[in-house]
Amino acid sequence: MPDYLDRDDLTTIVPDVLAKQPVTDMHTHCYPPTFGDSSDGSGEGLLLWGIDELVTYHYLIAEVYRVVPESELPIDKFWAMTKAQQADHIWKNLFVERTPIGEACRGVLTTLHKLGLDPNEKTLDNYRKWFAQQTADQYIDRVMELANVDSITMTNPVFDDPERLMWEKNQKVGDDPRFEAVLRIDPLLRDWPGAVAKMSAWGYDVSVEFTQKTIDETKRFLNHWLDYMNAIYVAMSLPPEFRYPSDSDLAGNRFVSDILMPVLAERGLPFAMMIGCHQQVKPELRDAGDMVGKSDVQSVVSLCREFPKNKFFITMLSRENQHELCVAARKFGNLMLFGCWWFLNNPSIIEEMTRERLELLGTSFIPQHSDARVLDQLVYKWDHSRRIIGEVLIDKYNDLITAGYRVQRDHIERDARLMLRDNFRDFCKR
Ligand code: HDL
Ligand code: ZN
Repeated sequence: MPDYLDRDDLTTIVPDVLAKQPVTDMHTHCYPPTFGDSSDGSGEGLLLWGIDELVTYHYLIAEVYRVVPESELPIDKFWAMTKAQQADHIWKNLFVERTPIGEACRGVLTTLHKLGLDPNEKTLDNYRKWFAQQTADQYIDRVMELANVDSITMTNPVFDDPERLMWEKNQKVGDDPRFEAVLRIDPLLRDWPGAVAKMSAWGYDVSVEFTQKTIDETKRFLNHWLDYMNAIYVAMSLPPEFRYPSDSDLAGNRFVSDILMPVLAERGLPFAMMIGCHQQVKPELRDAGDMVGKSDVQSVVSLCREFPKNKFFITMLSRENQHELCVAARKFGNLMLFGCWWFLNNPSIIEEMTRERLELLGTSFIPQHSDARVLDQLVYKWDHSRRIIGEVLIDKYNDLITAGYRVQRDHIERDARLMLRDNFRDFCKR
């Protein structure tokens, strides 16, 4: 007879099962060392890792400007500092002179602690000495082991010149077996005329008008890069104003309906839409200058209904959109919700979102992605999220025990496998 679990068992078994279940991280901004790395001194490496990158994560730049205002440190002076000087400024003001209680600060502490370092240092000197003894390639393995991540999904923005040039120079640049590529194409919806100009310069016979030639040539552009990168899905970050259908944004609608949907349906690849980012409300903050806005779930409903042969990974940035999005996912099997994105990636909101998703969708969703920009963040983002997901699951399994259901360890293992890995992998292949 299989051993049925009681409430006390759950408090140890659920965290243990989640810790042991490898995660396939479906959205990050991490790279293998072939793209150059932040320790190589060039300043162009795309793989960011180590204490100075951790402490100058753009979330922390926004937060340090809440405590040391621009009147004290003009922002152009901050940007003129070296990366180490910026990190020292942030460490002093957010970690030493104030309690690092915010989630982005806490994450740095968790990462240092799990690496076996003391997170209570008053300066970064000892951390820098320790990181100087690591090499990027071995550190990737160490971080993946600590975070129990079995695959890191990249974000590969083909319209960003530095990265595209790396691909054009060496098609194998993304061939590291620990990483998968994703074709990121924001300008094709956020700035169609600008994207047309770039594609023309690259030799594609396209125009702003949606002639058949433009449609065919843009499809050729997408197919080329999907093959070239061996991309596993296509992704875009979209503003809260995104609407489909919309007579006010014909270009965006025509790009989706006449070009992107047919290409992805033919290849069986998902389209990941990350909706709700108001870009650069404060440009001086650079990557830290973006804001959240409430988006339109009905546009997602329209897309899932109009394109039943296409698959949609959807995440929205506004907390206010989450319940309606869960209900939309109940209507469409080609809609897979994922993650607690960016300003939602905080314990209080991860708990709320995971609860409502389990209650409305069972285990048919992807509870989290790391969105890590700095490799080391995988350690804390997955530690923190596994902890919260575990607490919610314990409650839910307790509810099942109350209802007389006999919960077994292999049920929990199956649920963890689905939510942390197979819902993503299977949806990509379906
Ligand atoms: O557009 C995106 O993929 C976002 O995740 C942005 O990269 C954002 O700056 C971010 O890092 N969020 O965590
Ligand atoms: Zn991202």
